[in-house]
Amino acid sequence: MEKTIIVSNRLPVDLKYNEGKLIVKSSTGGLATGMKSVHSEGNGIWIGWSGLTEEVISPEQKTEVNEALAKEKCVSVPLNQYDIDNYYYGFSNAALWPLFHYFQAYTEFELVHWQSYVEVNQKFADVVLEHLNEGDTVWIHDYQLLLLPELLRKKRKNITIGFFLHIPYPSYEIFRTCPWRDELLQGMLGADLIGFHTYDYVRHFISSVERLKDIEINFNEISYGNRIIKVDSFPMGIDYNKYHNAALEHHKYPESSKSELMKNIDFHNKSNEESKLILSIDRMDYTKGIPNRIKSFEYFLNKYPEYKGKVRLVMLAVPSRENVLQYQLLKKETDELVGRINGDLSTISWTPIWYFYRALPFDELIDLYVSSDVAMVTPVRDGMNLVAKEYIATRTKENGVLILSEMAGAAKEMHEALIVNPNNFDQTADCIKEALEMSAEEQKTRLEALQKRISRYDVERWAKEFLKGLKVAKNTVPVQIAQ
Ligand code: GDG
Repeated sequence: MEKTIIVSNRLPVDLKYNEGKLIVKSSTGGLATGMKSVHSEGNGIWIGWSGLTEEVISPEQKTEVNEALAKEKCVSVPLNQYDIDNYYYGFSNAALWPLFHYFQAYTEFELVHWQSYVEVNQKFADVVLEHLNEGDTVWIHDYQLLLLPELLRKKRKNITIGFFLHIPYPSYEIFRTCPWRDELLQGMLGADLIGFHTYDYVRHFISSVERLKDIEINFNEISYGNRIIKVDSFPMGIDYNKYHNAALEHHKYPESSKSELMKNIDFHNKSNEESKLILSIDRMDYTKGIPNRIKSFEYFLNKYPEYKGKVRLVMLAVPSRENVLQYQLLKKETDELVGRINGDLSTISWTPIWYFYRALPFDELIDLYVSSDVAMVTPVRDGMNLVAKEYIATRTKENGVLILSEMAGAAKEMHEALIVNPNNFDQTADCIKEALEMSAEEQKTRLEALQKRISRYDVERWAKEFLKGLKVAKNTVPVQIAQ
């Protein structure tokens, strides 16, 4: 029986040893949710790294881990600490991540990182090949595995391979700076369908292929050898009902649903019932524009001082890649900015920025979404950004305004948000004011349009459309030119 194999850097399960006992937790992340129906179908499997390096588990534990994973229809790719340091933190996160997000100055091109990236992509290929049969479909995810499509294609001609990139694809002028640009493109071209979040990324990819390879391209079809490779945009959605229903539940039981965190913020604000909340949620990553957001909030308070004491920015920054220098520097910059602004502007009854550096459980996240009047999603560069869509899904009371960066892939689908250039503090300050003063009627009109679109193109639909596109791509045969 033909099956679909999903491949990503991390498996959709979290494994941990706690006092010698193995704890297995399924991931509730967007990708895991979107792929649920694909993964559970027939004898489909998911291949990826378990999160435990070879060094930290004994041979007996390894058997236990593999058995636990098998129950979840998962297969692990064994990676050691060297792989994680060089393939993951090295080439993936210190070269590809900054490069593809236009942070050229942060990009490190190290030969040992690249060599490890090649080796680890081969490790993934070896595990996939062990499980792959003629007629199977493989769906590969993201920038850590750009070489995998070609590694599989070389060994098995008749399988169907889809590749989806979750981060932006940069313009050719940026991409060309990578010393291994040809190898990366070659790797991706092993797929039958290459998917991106937006049409701009598609265009950039096609332009790289055109300039670096002597290949015929017809609109979004690349003729390569005896194959046709399709390139298309598939904007990723969210599990809309999960967020919407959680917000409805929250409103049903407002007191018991209130998190300690929100209770605390409210307590400190009891003197001013009219005060509004602006929400900011992201991983602590330099692509997310956190310092810019803080600075534009300060700029807003200085440009419109009548808002001092009447609005607070609640900022959740989730720890991420903490052992990478650029992330440590960003944390330091953020801590200092928040400290300085709060020091400068706070009064006995008002603290302008409420900053939390931690991850929150889902219910508390919903509490934050539901309690906010405005959400500021202003990355300096972002493949899509799901937080923007989740905020919209939780607005069950027809109010709330989204301020969204034009640099996020999501801006291409969410025109009814207030769209800003995150580097333009003056424009952003005006948008904050506009959001805070927007009439109830206008909020409702904008939200309705956004909710209609986001609920229709949810994450399950995204996965279905991609697989449908993959089938069509595989069945497209090159037209033979008559001699
Ligand atoms: C990459 C691309 C693209 C956040 N804090 C907590 C928490 N979250 C959840 C959010 C959301 C997810 O994490 C973040 O997704 P984003 O899309 O915003 O950003 P990345 O992690 O950078 O994702 C991005 C995405 O891939 C998909 O293709 O959109 O552009 O960079 O779902 O809700 N969840 C919980 N606690 C938190 O504290 N439980």
